[in-house]
Amino acid sequence: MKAIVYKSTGSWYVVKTESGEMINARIKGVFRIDDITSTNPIAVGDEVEADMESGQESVAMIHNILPRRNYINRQSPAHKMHHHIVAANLDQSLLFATLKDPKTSQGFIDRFVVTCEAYHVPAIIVFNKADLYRKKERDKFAELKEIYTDIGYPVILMSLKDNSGIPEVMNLLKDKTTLLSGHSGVGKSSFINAVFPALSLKTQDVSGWSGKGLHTTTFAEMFDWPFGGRIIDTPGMREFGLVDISRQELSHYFREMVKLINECQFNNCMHINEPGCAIKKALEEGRIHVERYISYCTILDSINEHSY
Ligand SMILES: Nc1nc2c(ncn2[C@@H]2O[C@H](COP(=O)(O)OP(=O)(O)OP(=O)(O)O)[C@@H](O)[C@H]2O)c(=O)[nH]1
Ligand SMILES: [Mg+2]
Ligand SMILES: [Zn+2]
Repeated sequence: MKAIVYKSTGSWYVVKTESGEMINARIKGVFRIDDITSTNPIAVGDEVEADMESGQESVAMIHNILPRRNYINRQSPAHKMHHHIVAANLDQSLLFATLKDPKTSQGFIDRFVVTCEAYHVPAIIVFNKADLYRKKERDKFAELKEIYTDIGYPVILMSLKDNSGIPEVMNLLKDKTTLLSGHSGVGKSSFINAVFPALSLKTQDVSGWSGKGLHTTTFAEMFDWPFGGRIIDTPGMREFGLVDISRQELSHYFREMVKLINECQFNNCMHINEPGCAIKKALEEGRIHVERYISYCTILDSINEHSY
């Protein structure tokens, strides 16, 4: 029978069968997919073939995985050489950022959008906890909103506490399969609860806590929205480790840069200090935002370090 993976703990799975039944499942043997050495061969969103295990009531054995439309891959925090497939067969990827309790850096946001570009998954950015923003954070939000909407990413301000912005976010999620990521404590599970209270997912207060190391959600899990579409809740992450992106191709994943790279004098231009660089020219003329360029340089440096 065919089924879709709704939860993966790495050692067991929950799949939904075509008849809509949720059952526990395991895998047999070693799966190698697309030549990727992954710490989790099967991810949430995967379409699989499974059989009911003989002698076992309501446990299925997964024996095949169907080709993926796409997936999001991340560097395993523990082993830089290991990849971790976060989810597969996505329509879009949604980042929850916050400017207070906890604070999401622009570098983190840029690593997120670079990853989405590299995997051809449309990205959306939501700033949550607007109720906590004072002038400083509101100004920062206005600046970030301009940067990211200018290059074509939807940006929405939301507060689950004040109940604001939720319909705008839901408009973008209806009938789509969406991966939801962000630091721990930004309100991912709270959002799903706010829209679909019957799920009552576990959430946890972050006040008085630095936020680091606190992970309320421990495994990625997908849920069906009652009005169509699906959302994948994920454990919060500290860093967005990039995988499989070379220094040379990094600028292809910066939307405002990729459209200019053919105008650089050298076709192997890294846009650092080469003569006749169209990116540097655009930067000087204010057509590329300086913070985005700084993220580009920072990510470029990090690729250098990790490739050895
Ligand atoms: N002030 C304020 N607090 C919020 C808002 N949204 C969520 N929170 C609180 O933030 C805390 C963390 O929320 P969670 O939903 O557990 O965060 P999470 O992103 O799922 O965290 P992990 O599962 O650890 O990745 C909870 O105490 C929520 O009540 C908001 O809009 N404003
Ligand atoms: Mg959570
Ligand atoms: Zn250049």
